[in-house]
Amino acid sequence: MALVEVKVPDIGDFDEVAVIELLVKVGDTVKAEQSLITVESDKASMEIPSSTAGVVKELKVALGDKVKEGSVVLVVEAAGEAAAPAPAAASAPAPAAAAPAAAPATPAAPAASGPVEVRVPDIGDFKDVAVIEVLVKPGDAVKVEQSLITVESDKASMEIPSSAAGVLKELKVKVGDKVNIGDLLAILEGTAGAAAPASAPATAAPAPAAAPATAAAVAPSTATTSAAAAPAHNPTATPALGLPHASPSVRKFARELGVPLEEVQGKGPKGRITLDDVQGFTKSVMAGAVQTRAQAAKAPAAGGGSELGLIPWPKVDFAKFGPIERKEMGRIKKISGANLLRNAIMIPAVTNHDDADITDLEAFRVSTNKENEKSGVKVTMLAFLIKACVAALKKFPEFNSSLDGDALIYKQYYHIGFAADTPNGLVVPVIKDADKKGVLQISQEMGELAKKARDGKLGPADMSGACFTISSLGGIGGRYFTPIINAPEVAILGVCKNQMEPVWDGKAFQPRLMLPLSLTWDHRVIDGAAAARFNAYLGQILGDFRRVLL
Ligand code: CAO
Repeated sequence: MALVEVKVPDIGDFDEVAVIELLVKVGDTVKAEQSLITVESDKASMEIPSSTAGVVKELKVALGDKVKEGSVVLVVEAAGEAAAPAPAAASAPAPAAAAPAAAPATPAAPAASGPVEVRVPDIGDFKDVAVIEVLVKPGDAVKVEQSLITVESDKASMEIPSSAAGVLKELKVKVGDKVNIGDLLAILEGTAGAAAPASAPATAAPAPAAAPATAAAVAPSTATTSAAAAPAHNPTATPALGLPHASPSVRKFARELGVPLEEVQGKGPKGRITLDDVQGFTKSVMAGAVQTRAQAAKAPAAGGGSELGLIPWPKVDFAKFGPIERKEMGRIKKISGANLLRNAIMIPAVTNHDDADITDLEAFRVSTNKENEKSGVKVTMLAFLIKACVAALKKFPEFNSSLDGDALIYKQYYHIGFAADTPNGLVVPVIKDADKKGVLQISQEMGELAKKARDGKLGPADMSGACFTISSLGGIGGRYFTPIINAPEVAILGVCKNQMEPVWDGKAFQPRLMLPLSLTWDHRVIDGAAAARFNAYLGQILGDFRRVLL
C-alpha cells in the first residue's frame, strides 16, 4: 500500500489562499474526488478534492494555513485499485478556475460615458450556474472589480465583478436565474475614464490548469484574484464534515460579526445561508432568544434556553399596519449595539444627576477664545470637562478602575474617551494622557479626533485605552439623560445643554449658567455616596477652575 501525497491542484490564479475548513481527519477513509479542505480568498471559496482514494495518514495543513498550487494537503495510504497512482500534481482534479474579471465576453467600452454592458466573463467550465445573491441595485455607483452578483455551483461559489465603473442603470439578472459565459448582467451608465481596460486585467492568469486525470471534461481557463474555482467533478453534494453552505460574502460578513455559521439555519435554496439568515441569527442572539454553542458552554448549567429568561423579541409584520421601508443598520451601529446591550444588561448601573455652576468658566472660555481667535483653536466646554474629570478621577481613584474578576485594576494613567456622533453612528475617540495636557491642547486634539470620526478614519488606536468617558449632548439640547457605561470602564459622565437659572444665594435669586451633569456608575465598584461626592467635586471644580491646581 503506497503512501500518496495529495497536493493542491491548479486553482487558477490564486496565490496563497487560506484554509478555512478541514473536511477530513486522520484515520478517515476518503474516496477519490472527495473534498478534503475548503480554501477561501477574498471573494471565493472552494473545496479541494482528493486525487486518490485511501485512508488519511497525515494532515499536512491546519486551519488558517495559506496554501497554493502544489502545497501538500495530506498523506493518504492508497487503497488497492481505487488509488490513483498518477503523479499527484497532475492527477489532482483541478478545479475549473474561473475568471470573472478577466477579459469579459463583451469588453466594456473604455472611457465610455454612455451605457456600458457588463456580461458574465469566462468562468471556466461552469454551465447554467445559479445566481444566489444580487449585491447591487439600480442607482448604485459601481467600481471596476466590484462584485455584482454571487453565483454558485455544487462546490464553489464566486462573486462576479464588474468590468466597468459607473452607475447601475439596469440589472438583467435576479436571484434564481441561471447564467452562462457572455450573458448580460447589467447596464451601467459609464463614467469617463472609469471603465475597465478592454484587454484582460493584469491579474488574469492565462495558463490553463493541467487537465485532470480523473475528471470529466474540464476546461479551466483564466483566473483573477476575484475568481473562484470549481472542482472538476462533484461526486457528493455535501462533504462528510460539511462546511456551512454560504457564499463568500456571507461568510465574510459572519466572520466580521463573530457569528458561528455552522449554527445558522440556512433558509435559502438547498439550505443555503443568506445574509438575512446571519442577520436574523444575530438578532435572536442579541435578544436572548437563541444562544450560540459558545455561550451555552459558558452559561451555568441551570435554566436552559436563555439564562436571562428573556422572552423572544416580538416579531411583527409592520407592513400589515401601514407602508414601511426596511434598511439594514450600518457596521458601526451593529458593533456598538452589541456592546451597549452587554453593558446595559451586565452592569448594575445607577445614574446621579447634578448641576454645575459654570457662569465664570463659560465667561473665561469665551474670553480665551477671543484672545486666541487667530490661533484657529477653539477652546470647548468639553475640554474643560475632560480636565475637571481628570481631577475628580485622581481624587476618587475607584472611578479610574476596572473590574477584573474579583479584583480591581487601578489605572495610573488618565485617558478620557468622548462620545462623538457621526453619520455612521456613535464612536468614542480617546484623548490620551489628558492629565499631562492643557485645555488648549485637549481642544485641538478633540477637534482633530472628531473630524477623523466624522470622516470614518479613526483607527483602533484612536479608540482604545479609555479610563472614563464623557458623552456631551450640550451642543444639541436636553436636560438630563442616563448614559450607558463603556465597559470595562466603571463610570461615564453625560452632559446636557447649559441654561440660565435663578439660583438662591442666601439672600436673593441670582441668574447663573447651570450645566446639567448625569453620572452613571457601576454599583459593584462604586457606592452612591462616592458618586454624589464625585459629582459635587466636579461641580466645585467647574464652579471655580482654580481648584484644578490644588
Ligand atoms: N451647553 C450649551 N451649549 C453647548 C454645550 C453645553 N453643555 N456644549 C457645547 N455647546 C455649544 C458650543 O458652545 C458650541 O456652540 P457654538 O457653535 O455656538 O460655539 C456648540 O455647542 C458645539 O460645541 P463644540 O464645538 O464645543 O462641540 P462639543 O465639544 O460640544 O461636541 C462632539 C463635540 C464631538 C462631542 C459632538 O460633536 C458630538 O458628537 N456630540 C454628541 C455626542 C453623543 O452623541 N452623545 C450621546 C451618546 S449616548 O448615545
